[in-house]
Amino acid sequence: MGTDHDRLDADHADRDAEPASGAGGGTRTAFRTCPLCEAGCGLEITVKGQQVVRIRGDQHDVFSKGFLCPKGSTLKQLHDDPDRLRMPMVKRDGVHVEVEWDEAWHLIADRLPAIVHDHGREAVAVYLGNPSAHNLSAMLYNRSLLTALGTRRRFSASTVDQMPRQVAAGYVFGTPVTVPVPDLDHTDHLVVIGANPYASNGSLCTAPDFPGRIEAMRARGGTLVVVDPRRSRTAEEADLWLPIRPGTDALFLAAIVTTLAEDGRIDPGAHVAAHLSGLDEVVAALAPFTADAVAQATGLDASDIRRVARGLADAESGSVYGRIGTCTTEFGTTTSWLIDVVNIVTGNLDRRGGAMFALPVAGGASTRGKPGKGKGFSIGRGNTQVRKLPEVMGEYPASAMAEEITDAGDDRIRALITVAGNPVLSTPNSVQLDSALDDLDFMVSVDIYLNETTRHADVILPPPSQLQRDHYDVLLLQFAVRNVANYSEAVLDRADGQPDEWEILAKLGLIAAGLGPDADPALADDAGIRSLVDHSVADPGSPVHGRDADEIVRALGDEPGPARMLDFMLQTGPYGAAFGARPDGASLALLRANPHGVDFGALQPRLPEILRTPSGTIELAHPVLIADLERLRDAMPGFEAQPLVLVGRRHLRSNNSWMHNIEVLVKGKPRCTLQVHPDDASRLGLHDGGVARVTSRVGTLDAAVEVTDAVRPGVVSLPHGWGHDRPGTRMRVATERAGVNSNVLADHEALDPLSGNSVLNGIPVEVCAV
Ligand SMILES: Nc1nc2c(c(=O)[nH]1)N[C@H]1C(S)=C(S)[C@@H](COP(=O)(O)OP(=O)(O)OC[C@H]3O[C@@H](n4cnc5c(=O)[nH]c(N)nc54)[C@H](O)[C@@H]3O)O[C@H]1N2
Ligand SMILES: Nc1nc2c(c(=O)[nH]1)N[C@H]1C(S)=C(S)[C@@H](COP(=O)(O)OP(=O)(O)OC[C@H]3O[C@@H](n4cnc5c(=O)[nH]c(N)nc54)[C@H](O)[C@@H]3O)O[C@H]1N2
Ligand code: SF4
Ligand SMILES: [Mo]
Repeated sequence: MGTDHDRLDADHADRDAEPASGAGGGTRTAFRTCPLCEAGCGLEITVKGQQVVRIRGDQHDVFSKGFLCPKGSTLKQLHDDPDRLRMPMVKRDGVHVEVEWDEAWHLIADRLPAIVHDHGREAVAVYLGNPSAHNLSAMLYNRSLLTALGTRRRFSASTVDQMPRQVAAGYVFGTPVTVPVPDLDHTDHLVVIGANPYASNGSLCTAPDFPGRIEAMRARGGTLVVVDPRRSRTAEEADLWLPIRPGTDALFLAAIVTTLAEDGRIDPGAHVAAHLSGLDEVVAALAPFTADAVAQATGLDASDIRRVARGLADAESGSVYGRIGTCTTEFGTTTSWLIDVVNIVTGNLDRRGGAMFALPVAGGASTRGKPGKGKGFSIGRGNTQVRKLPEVMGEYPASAMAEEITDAGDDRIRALITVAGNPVLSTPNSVQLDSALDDLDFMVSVDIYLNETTRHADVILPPPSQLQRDHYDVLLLQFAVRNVANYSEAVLDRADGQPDEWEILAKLGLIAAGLGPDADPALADDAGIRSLVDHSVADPGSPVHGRDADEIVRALGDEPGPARMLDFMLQTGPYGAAFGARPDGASLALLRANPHGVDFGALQPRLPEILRTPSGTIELAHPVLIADLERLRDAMPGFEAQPLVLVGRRHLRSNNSWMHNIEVLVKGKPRCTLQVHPDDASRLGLHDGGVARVTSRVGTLDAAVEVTDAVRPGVVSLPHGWGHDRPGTRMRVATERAGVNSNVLADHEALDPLSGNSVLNGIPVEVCAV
């Protein structure tokens, strides 16, 4: 594998590291990856004592090169926010009061193991929220918590987000993290479907300054096509914007394949064809979905669909990229699969400028096991009690959580642990979940705020702030558009007695397992490292196979925590130093010496090594996916007669449900508005600045109206993550600009059956003036 790594120059690294210790005037400069979204920008942080003076983009960051968005610099405000929890909170007589850590641990030790003892492990459930994906402690130690609990009742934000993308990748390529990303910096033609990187900064495509990379592509003559029912910021930049009818992207993509088949232009290229099975079957199965056949259902002109197909086929290189708008619909998995199919039939998979796979420096599931073959992917190890929904990737749909608490009789969830999640605002049928949480016998939240979800918790355990912890993007660098690695040390010290987040998670697990309030997470961590090393020296695929385990454990040192674990992952990864075997390879020491990150180069082809399917080929015609085409065909008449539907949207200055307490981000015009097309507004008697009542099958709310032609007729749009008006929270700024919670309208029964993912876009609604 060729990398740019050889170009790394130790002197240069040392020179750059200097300001970290050398700056005068009592100030120092620290470099840190921003953990707020998937872009992972490098920040340059000026600190005086324990005060942050300034945060700006790190010009020398190997990946972000100085870029940051308005959220990045608010890590200071987040750290200083008086509402951010510094001490555990315990609910007494319905009110949360601060307590010492010891008291919180004792209370948990009194309550949680007893529930497990009396009702079994399945009586305890866990919900893991989105910020865990941006958090080294949580990425590495949520597993200790889950293992110690031993419950199969695991829920997460994955099933209100990207689960369909992962399921499709699992079937086709063999692992659910084998997700191709657009080779943004080299592509000539980018088709963005249901994503708005100008607001979101990208997702399942780690690319700091995604907008700048799009602009660079256009500057070198490339083309941007955006498929979105809204004229988003990204759509405004596009050469072609197609305002598709929500939920119909699978039909659109199927018609692209069929158009190319009719043109005789199905051509995966020799490199991919050598490792591909099922292509003819897929093309034949998609034949009924012609551009003319799907035009009415998608709300697009057949000629525009053909134009996109031919544009992709004509381009030197091209890539189709889909995100939230393609995943959070009832055909999320099939849509994600068809994105892969289009990238394959246009010859763009695994080639420069096309859709490529990262080679992650640490923790990549696609770098483990025997290259080229594996046991493949399946779902359904267990199911929920009430709706019998199948397990997917070791978890159940988030939208089943409420009923598993209230309707599962003796098998009900009695205790819940949330980690970095706010499901009361972020998951469907919020009113139902909000009330179900009151039925729990016990709830613990690991969280930094007393908010809509954690107000239900008996105990809230706050981790240190984002600036008080080490960071490495273990998960998101698996989907990066360059192979980079960047480690950040904590910028500020932790307060006395404040445990790190990994200690909280590990200790919670040990206490649940009955080891008592004084259980020591460090012992568990030592045992964990030992078992990782023992496994690795016994694994023929590992770069340390056959080595002396004691020697490796010694080399890792005796400081417990994520840094040591990460060092092991870096050293045994594809670029790893392998404990001396490759002296200039990746290790924590290398990353510490390079605070702006290390660039291991542009994406390189990874077929067939990356595959983990049983056949060792790309299994394009997986029977589960082929079978779903019948459901897709049956849905067409429904789309043609689609009623008014609701979609979401994101704003650059917001972050799901939890950054609305930062004044500088929320000031200005209220953003939680219902966007309505002028035609619909006049038909419904709505006017700009007025109030509309929106009603769905499960809920109703009143929202401020914004009349705009940026949404297509028949579609209204409301952002999610608002509705900060619940009693018993402590978020003074957010409460003043509460907004409304769009997930009051999302239907918990509306799912993509292949992945269990919620339908959060294309929700049928009725709207009237108030
Ligand atoms: N209608 C609609 N609903 C949606 C979406 C949509 O597009 N439309 N998007 C969905 C998507 S993609 C996602 S990812 C989910 C997100 O939904 P969730 O993952 O449930 O929650 P968030 O809203 O991100 O809230 C994060 C919580 O973590 C806490 N927190 C922040 N940082 C940390 C930390 O470092 N440690 C700990 N322990 N806690 C922390 C915050 O205080 C907050 O309580 O929402 C989903 N919901
Ligand atoms: N500023 C900011 N950045 C964020 C977040 C945030 O809340 N705020 N959240 C982060 C998270 S957790 C995630 S998962 C990512 C998400 O990243 P993106 O996927 O880029 O998210 P959105 O900006 O919601 O863009 C989704 C787009 O899909 C469109 N859409 C809705 N329904 C359909 C449909 O049926 N078909 C098509 N083709 N389009 C449709 C919407 O109009 C919207 O423009 O963003 C991350 N980054
Ligand atoms: S784009 Fe994301 S990672 Fe970059 S500064 Fe903004 S919030 Fe942080
Ligand atoms: Mo997400």
